[in-house]
Amino acid sequence: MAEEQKAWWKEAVIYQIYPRSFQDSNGDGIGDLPGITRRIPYLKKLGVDVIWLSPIYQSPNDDNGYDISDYRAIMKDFGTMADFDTLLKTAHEAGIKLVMDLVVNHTSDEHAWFIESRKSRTNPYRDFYIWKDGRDGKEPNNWESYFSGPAWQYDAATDQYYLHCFSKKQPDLNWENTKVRDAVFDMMTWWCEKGIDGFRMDVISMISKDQSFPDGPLKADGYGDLSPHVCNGPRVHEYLQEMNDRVLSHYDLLTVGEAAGVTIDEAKKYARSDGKELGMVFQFEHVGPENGKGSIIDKWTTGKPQMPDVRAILNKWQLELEGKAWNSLYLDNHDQPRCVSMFGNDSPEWRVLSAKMLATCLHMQKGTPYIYQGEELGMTNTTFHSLADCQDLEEINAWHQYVDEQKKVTPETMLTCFNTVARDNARTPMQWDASDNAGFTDGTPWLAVNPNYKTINAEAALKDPDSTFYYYQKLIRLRHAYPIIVYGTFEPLLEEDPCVYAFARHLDNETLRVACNWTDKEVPCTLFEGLEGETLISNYEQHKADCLQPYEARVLLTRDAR
Ligand code: TEU
Ligand code: CA
Repeated sequence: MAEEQKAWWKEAVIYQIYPRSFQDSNGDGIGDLPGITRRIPYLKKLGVDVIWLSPIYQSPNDDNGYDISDYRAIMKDFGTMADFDTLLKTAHEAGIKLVMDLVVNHTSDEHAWFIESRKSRTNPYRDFYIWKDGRDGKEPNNWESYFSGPAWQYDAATDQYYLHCFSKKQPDLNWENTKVRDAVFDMMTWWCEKGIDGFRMDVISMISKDQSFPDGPLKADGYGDLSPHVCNGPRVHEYLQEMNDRVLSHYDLLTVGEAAGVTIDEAKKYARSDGKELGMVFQFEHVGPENGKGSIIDKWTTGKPQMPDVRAILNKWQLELEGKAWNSLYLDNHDQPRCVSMFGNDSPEWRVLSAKMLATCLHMQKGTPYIYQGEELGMTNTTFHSLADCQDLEEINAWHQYVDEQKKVTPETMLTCFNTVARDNARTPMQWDASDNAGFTDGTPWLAVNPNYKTINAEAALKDPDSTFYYYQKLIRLRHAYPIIVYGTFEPLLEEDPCVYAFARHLDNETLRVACNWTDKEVPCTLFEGLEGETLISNYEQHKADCLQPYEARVLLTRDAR
């Protein structure tokens, strides 16, 4: 096997912060940058190498910052540019790198570029966005936005429609226009010159659209699916190679593309090992609704992924990217339900054990692991009692379309879907301690704190040597100490076992064997029988030779005699 190219971002563990929900410092109930700075010692103790901040730029918060109105200003809710400079300095002094969230598939409709663009068809900024004439008095095609409803918004001032793959306040930038690329690359350079350490690139797989804008395949709700015509488009790799050439290659950056719709073959291009595009991508197969079984409509499902399906997908990505592209590893982020609720078991009896098992299963694989804020505490989904408990426009729009307008889903069923997969499950405030509002704010939180904060919080975890916090801390330390965890090749094991997800890693004369019982039952497993080695980590003190205990995870390192 060709010697794997080493890189700091391949050996790192990344911690994602959703600033709105991490730590409030001024009592307005909204997380902010000084709050993050205050918590750097906590992140240092956990041992993470990098923090990725969800967007902190000026924004009207239609999509909680993923709708940017000024790329070179800090959102007023979060503080000032001086607060950012302090955070960056504090993080770097603690040995933690900082990665920004780059949202350049679209801007806010309150961005100066769009305000100009919509003024007239001849405005110099007109072609910064995608404007089309209507068709028979309606939208230019049948595309539905990812946030329900038509993906085209009519603008009477110039009697045309503009494209928005997401909310109508998130008009898509026209990457065909070299002036757009110049402006984006200039802004990226500006941030790199401030000393940031990389970018997570929002829906970067969508920046090149099929320029014929054809109707998409019809979906159950009667609209057309835009994904085949906006994901992995004809010039996306050209644009990213230009971005790499003009910006990324001039700095030592972590770059990860959030690549909705990415396939293995596309990932080999986005994350190509010659480094001419991005370092890695986030794929969505293991978290997609199809994997949640029982998709009622679109992403809305009451089903949960089954381990054999998750294993098949993750193993495929492990094996097919080997030597070709670098993987990212995640189960949680600000768009996904909490992994211990979705993939594990969030009952009081099994929550900690299953959270540790999932973490082991993920962190022992090949690729850069991402920890989402609160995942290290085993934070769970919350409970929505009505639409009024929800804040996310993806949920609110879906409710209005599928429950109110199209009456395709009952309120009860949609509420169950929300309690299974809604993004707000990941956005409830970080649970710091058992004081009011979990120590997140001494004001009124913008989104209700999960009521289980009294028992699930950082202060309690730090006092408990057996907590998920210290388990994640150990996983991170192991990754820093054992090159086999970072660079070892991946070998699936027990691929037909209905309960145990097992695999091996190989590097030189070392073998790491990993076995994870994804069930609440004791199950037969003889993987470790007769082996002499070192158990690097497990969520059980005692082990049985011929079985795995409920939610047991175990990692055994053996060395062949030289
Ligand atoms: O997410 C893009 C995306 O694919 C998500 O909309 C995801 O598919 C969906 O939410 C799953 O439920 C990125 C950001 O991560 C997300 O927070 C933004 O809302 C979106 O882009 C638009 O910027
Ligand atoms: Ca605040």
